[in-house]
Amino acid sequence: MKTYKTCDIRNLTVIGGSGSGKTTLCESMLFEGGVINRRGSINQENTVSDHTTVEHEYRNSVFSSVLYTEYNDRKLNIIDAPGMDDFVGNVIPALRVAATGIMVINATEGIEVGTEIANRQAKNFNTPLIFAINHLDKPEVHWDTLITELNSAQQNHIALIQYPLETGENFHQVIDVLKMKMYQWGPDGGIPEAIDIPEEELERANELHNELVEKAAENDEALMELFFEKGSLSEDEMREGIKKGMLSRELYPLFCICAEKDMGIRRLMEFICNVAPSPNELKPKETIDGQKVIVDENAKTSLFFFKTSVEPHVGEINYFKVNSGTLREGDELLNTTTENKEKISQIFVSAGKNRTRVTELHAGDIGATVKLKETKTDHTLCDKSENYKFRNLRFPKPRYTTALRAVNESDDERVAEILQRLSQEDPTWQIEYAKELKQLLVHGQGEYHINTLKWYFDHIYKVDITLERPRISYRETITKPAMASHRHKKQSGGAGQFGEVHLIIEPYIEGQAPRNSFKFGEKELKLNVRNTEEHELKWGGKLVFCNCIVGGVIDARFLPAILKGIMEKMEEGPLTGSYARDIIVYIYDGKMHPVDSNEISFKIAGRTAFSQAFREAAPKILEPVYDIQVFVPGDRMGDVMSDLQGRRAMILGMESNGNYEVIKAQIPLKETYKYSTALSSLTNGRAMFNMEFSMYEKMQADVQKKILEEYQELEMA
Ligand SMILES: Nc1nc2c(ncn2[C@@H]2O[C@H](COP(=O)(O)OP(=O)(O)O)[C@@H](O)[C@H]2O)c(=O)[nH]1
Ligand SMILES: [Mg+2]
Repeated sequence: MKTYKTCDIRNLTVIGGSGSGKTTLCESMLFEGGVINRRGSINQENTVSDHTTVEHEYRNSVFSSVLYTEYNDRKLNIIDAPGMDDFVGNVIPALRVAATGIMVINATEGIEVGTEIANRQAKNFNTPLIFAINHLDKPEVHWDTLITELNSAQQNHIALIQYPLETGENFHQVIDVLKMKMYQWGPDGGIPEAIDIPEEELERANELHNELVEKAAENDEALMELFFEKGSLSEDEMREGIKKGMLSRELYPLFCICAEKDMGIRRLMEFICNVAPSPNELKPKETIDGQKVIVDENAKTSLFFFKTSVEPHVGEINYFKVNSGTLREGDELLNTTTENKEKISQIFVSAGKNRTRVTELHAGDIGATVKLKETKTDHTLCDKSENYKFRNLRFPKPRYTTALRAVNESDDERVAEILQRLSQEDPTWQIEYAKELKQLLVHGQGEYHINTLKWYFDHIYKVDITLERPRISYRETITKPAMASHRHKKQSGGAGQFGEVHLIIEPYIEGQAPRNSFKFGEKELKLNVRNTEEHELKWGGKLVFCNCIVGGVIDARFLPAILKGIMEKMEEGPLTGSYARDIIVYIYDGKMHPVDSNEISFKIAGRTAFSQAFREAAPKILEPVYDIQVFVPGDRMGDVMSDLQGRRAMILGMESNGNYEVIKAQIPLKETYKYSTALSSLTNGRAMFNMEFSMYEKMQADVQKKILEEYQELEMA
């Protein structure tokens, strides 16, 4: 394979909704570039891109695939990104290395939630986009509506390069208003015939051509002047203008394709070769300390790693982009995260699972290597005389959690090791051992996402695991004051034990000062608060401990023991054994024994009195409540709303946003289990959501009753 210069490289990532045809498009591009000599199909499970068995089983891209093709003496590196929101962890690194995004639109669906997600991410990375309208052979295409919709989503910056003469079964001709030709395909697609635009289309084609010329000129003053002077622009001048518009995201060229029948693919690739920016035409990346790393093959070498995959028999494969310089086999580079050296002993270019060995790669190119010691996704390797450090990639917070357990305890260690590996492959899998819940938790982006993890255990590693419902970390607190006392006394045998504690507890409210008197029924108690300790609790909330002892009835040296006893109970609330929080304790009376009193006795007395008071202080379970945002296609709003209400969610607001609505609500964590799946089935996978911890809130009485019953059953068992 030949070595490509920076200016002959085009880095693309194919993005868009699930099922829009991204993987099929990639397959056609590889076929047209001669990298494969037969087009595989999703239905026959033989595409280059979706080559893992999990992808075959799910009929969907799970990982990003790194591919390349060669066309018109250019090398096109293509990353086929998964479309489902669950696999966003693979899209973000792809956008970090691509210069252009190809946004594939299913013409029968228009803008889907998946389109919207991809669009947002492309915006975050400032990625120029080309729109490829696919599925044009389907009968349900409404071209004009689609274009209006896209234009409104892209601030009227869509630049129509092509439009179809007919959609549906007869789709086989497009009018190209940049070339001012009509392309026409036979039933097998491939190489089109370029013919004159038919008479009856000329008016529309000319009008669109002029619009395109104007859009191209808008992005460059010199071009604008030229345009006013000549009233038109040459094809080269238009290319220049279009490229500038793409780079500033003020212009999104739009093409017509039918990926399934290989129509429109060659023209799209030709455009990419001629117009899409090469890696050195993007703004150079800046290191944390402001150093610009210029994409130049003669500069110092540096590599950015954007993907790690683990393949059976091969082990870890690390994919990188050459940020700068030229990488040669045998180069020894510095890992700027670990500060250790790595040797690049082999370089590959990859097309899915097919890898071709090469001896060097130039700035901007994308390749893979193996046998690295500790280089992972998001690391940079560079020439030993430099130390480029870049800001880390930012991944979305997890939205779905499940507990995971090895069926055989003896597999525990192996499970931990596998999880560690998998989370390197996809950084949106996060593993946590929750001490409080005594469960191993896996956080991810959705149930689908977590299921692929299970799939790995079942099929690749063959270790039995089960996924379980995660326990919920409740909190307990009290809602009214209560008093209690306890005398701990033991006088059998050797040394005796004696301690007596009288205390009052009341709910703590932020900023509240201790009180001097309490009334319980007829009885009024005056307190003399001598000192107050505020304890911030590790698990959130506070315990305020007030010493109100008068006349030395309890020695000051026993107070820490009383506090310790109370803390023990705070760690294991009397209702469900969850942590307690937000309580003020007043120790106001007690008794000592001249010989038998010791710390242990006061600890026990304090603990028991506290526990007793807690039960009488109208205790409540607090449950974690999350802020949730749900993005719903307008036509499913009602269903999603009533489902949310059934989950005890409190709706805070709604916002209309083009084709979909955004619902903002607060929802108890308990009710979000499997929410991603429910939402997906309510909307045919067209919705998405994100959620974030908000606060602990008192549980409704009826729900609390149920939880307590469940808990008691558990206790009995
Ligand atoms: N009719 C038709 N089907 C298509 C076209 N492109 C892709 N498909 C089919 O749509 C399904 C989803 O395609 P795929 O490439 O997996 O979509 P992805 O999820 O975006 O990667 C597959 O069954 C393809 O065969 C097209 O242009 N026309
Ligand atoms: Mg796919």
